[in-house]
Parts: sequence; C-alpha cells; structure tokens
Amino acid sequence: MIETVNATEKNIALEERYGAHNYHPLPVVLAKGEGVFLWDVEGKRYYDFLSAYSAVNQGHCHPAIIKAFTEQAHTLTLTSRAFYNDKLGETEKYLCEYFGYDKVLMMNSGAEANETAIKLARKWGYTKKGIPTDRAVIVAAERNFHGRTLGIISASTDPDARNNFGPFMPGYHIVPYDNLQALEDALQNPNVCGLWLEPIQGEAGVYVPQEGYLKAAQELCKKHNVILMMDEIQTGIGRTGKLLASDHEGVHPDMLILGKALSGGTYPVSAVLTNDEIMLTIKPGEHGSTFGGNPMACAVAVAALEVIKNEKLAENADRLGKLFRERMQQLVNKSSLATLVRGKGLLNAIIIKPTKDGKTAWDVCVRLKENGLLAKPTHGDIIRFAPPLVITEAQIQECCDIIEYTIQSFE
Ligand code: IF1
Repeated sequence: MIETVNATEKNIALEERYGAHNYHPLPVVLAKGEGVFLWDVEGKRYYDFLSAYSAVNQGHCHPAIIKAFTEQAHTLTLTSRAFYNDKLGETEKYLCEYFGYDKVLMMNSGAEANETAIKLARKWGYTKKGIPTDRAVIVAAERNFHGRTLGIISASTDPDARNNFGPFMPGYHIVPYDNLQALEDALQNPNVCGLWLEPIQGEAGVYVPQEGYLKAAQELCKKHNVILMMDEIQTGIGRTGKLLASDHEGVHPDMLILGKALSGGTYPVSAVLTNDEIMLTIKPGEHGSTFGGNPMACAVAVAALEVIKNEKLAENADRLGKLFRERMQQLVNKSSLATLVRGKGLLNAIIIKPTKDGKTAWDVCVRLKENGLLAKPTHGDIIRFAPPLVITEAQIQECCDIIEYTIQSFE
C-alpha cells in the first residue's frame, strides 16, 4: 500500500532533504497570512504569536503595505547607489523626521544595520574621539543578540551562536546587562567608542531592565563621550507600546538601529539613524550594499511606518499588552508550570518549568499549535508571545483563553 503523505509531511520532508538544518521549526507548514492569522497547508487557521520575531507588527500582508509594494514592483525595483533614484531622498527625509535624526543609512538585514553601526562607531572613534588606530572598543551586554554575522557573534556570550565559528573579531568589552556599576567601570576606558544595547533583550528571554537603566546608560555615555548605539530591531516600531522601547525612558539614542517591522515583514529593510557628526565620518566608497536603500525598500518602509502611526499600533500594543500580562499573571498565580510572565507592550514571555514527566516549553508550544496558536520557545524554558500589533481586545482575550487551557492541560 503506497503511503500517502499529507502536504505538511511533504513540505517538511523537502526541507529536510534539500535545506540546511539551521533551524528546528515547529511542525507546521504555513501557506497564507492575513492580519493576526496564519493558515497552514491543510487549511487550519492559527493566531500568530511570534509575528516573524516582530517583523510583522502591522499584521500579515497589510493591504496598504502590499499596495505600495506592488505599485513600486511594477515601476522600479533596484538602481544600485551608483545612480540616484526618485525614492531614496524622500524616504531618508521621512525616516529622519519620523525618528528625529539628521541622517539615515539604509541597509537590508538587521545584522547589516548592526555591522554598519559598529563601523560608524569605530570610524567616529578614530576620526573624532582620537582613539589610536585599531584600538577602538565597543561595550556590549551579556546575553545580547544582534544578528548572526562574524562581526556580531564576536560580541555574543551564547555558545550556540559562537561555537566553532572562530576566530572572532577583537574590540569588544562585554558587561553584565542592567548593571550600571559595570557600565561606569567599562566606559572609563578612553578607547571606548560605543555602548551597544538592546533596550529589552529579546532573544535572551524578554529581559526588561530596571526602570532608569537606559537613562543612566545615556548619561554615562554623555559623560565619557561614547555613542549610545540602540538596537531596536526587535523592540522598535511600536512593539513595546511606544514607537521605540527607548521612549519609555525618554531616551533618544545617539544611534538608532532598526529592521524587521520597518517593512511590515514584506521585504528586508534596515536602517541606522544618527547625527551628522557621526554619519559623515563615512565618506563615499567606504561603505555600501547593492540593495541598500533600493526603491522597493523605500516604498514599503514609508507605507509600513504610516500604518504604525495611522492605526495607532503602539498605543494598541500598550493597552492590550497590559491586559495580556494581567491575564497571564492570574494564570501564573495558580499554575505549577508557568512560573513568571514579563514584558512590555506586546513583547512578552512566560517561563515554563518542566513538568514531572519532563514536558518542556517545546511541548507546550506544540499543544498551543494544536489549539490554534503559534508561538516558539527560546532558550528551552521561555515562550515568547508577540502577536501582530493589529490584534483586537476580543482576539487577545480569546488567545489568553487558549494559552490558559493549554498550560492547564499539562498541570
Ligand atoms: C535568527 C533570535 C529574535 C534581533 C535584534 C538584530 C537582529 C535580530 C534585537 C538581526 C534578529 C531574529 C533572527 C532570527 C531569530 C530572531 C531572534 F532568536 F535570533 F534572537 F527575534 F530574538 N537585533 N532576530 O532580534 O536581524 O539579521 O535577522 O534581520 O537568526 O534565528 P536579522
């Protein structure tokens, strides 16, 4: 009898056979997305509680962004920066005014934006701060996540991100996150050009630092003439209930690093925004990228940010995030499995203690999937919950019900 496999098994088998095994996805094969919903190849509908790691803040296939995408796709997609085009200048103006900076350098992936930030900080360190050649140091935090390139993982403290990828790039000083004394000590070094932080550590498990940490970090940077480089690739663009997570403390970073939802999940778009003094240290021919700032990226970036503003998605994230954490705290209070909830806006996480029979956060996510909600564990015991910011109150209540009865089914 010929074994008939369904579409899910067929697609998984194809990836197993022909694709790199650099991920361990949840066993679901998605085929359609709209707003907060995803459908798999069997036609089953799910609530998306990952939002492609916060790249789909505006909801899947947002009509206004798709409209901008398709119109530009029929017009002009790429010129390279060897020539000017009619989209980049107006988009650079839009981005600088939207976030309050002198200039922007557009790239593609978040990692490329962080690599650009490192180069800008170093270039400024040598040409403006007077750091001796090749002695520049960037201070980064333990448990950081800024991307997967060698320049970035050279600052990582995660063995999985580093093992057998050496040798690494020198010029980093790693300090404990959320520890101001460690920062004060590290920034004494006159060769430090930048302090590189996530305002909330996403991959590490949604670590929200103590109130005032970011503000104090900014003060220390001013005191020691160091660039505050803020990676808002995952926390920015409305995700934590403000336009930027830095806004919760009124911190305006010297350098802002964006990606992911900058395109609403339709196209790789990233950017570094900073002041003239820092940005103009890079001269023509000293940095670039084939696709950086291309007309497609420009069209979707403006549309994606218009959606955040016009639909008040940061405000929605703030209000519904509070509701979500209240509901989850009630669950934690009576659960032996869910031990803690933390987060800001609609970037939240629950810590799951393995059950007596060894069930882990992964098993909870598999059962959440069966119950129609997609989320992914990180670092074994943490489940991140990050739906698109277009979610409604009724939908978040329904999803809290799903999370509640799923976790209680393991008790
Ligand atoms: C993977 C993590 C999240 C990021 C921050 C830069 C980047 C990311 C704060 C790089 C990217 C993604 C990468 C993806 C999974 C996901 C992730 F688990 F890896 F760490 F979200 F937490 N700064 N995060 O979160 O941006 O180059 O990917 O565009 O690599 O597995 P990118």
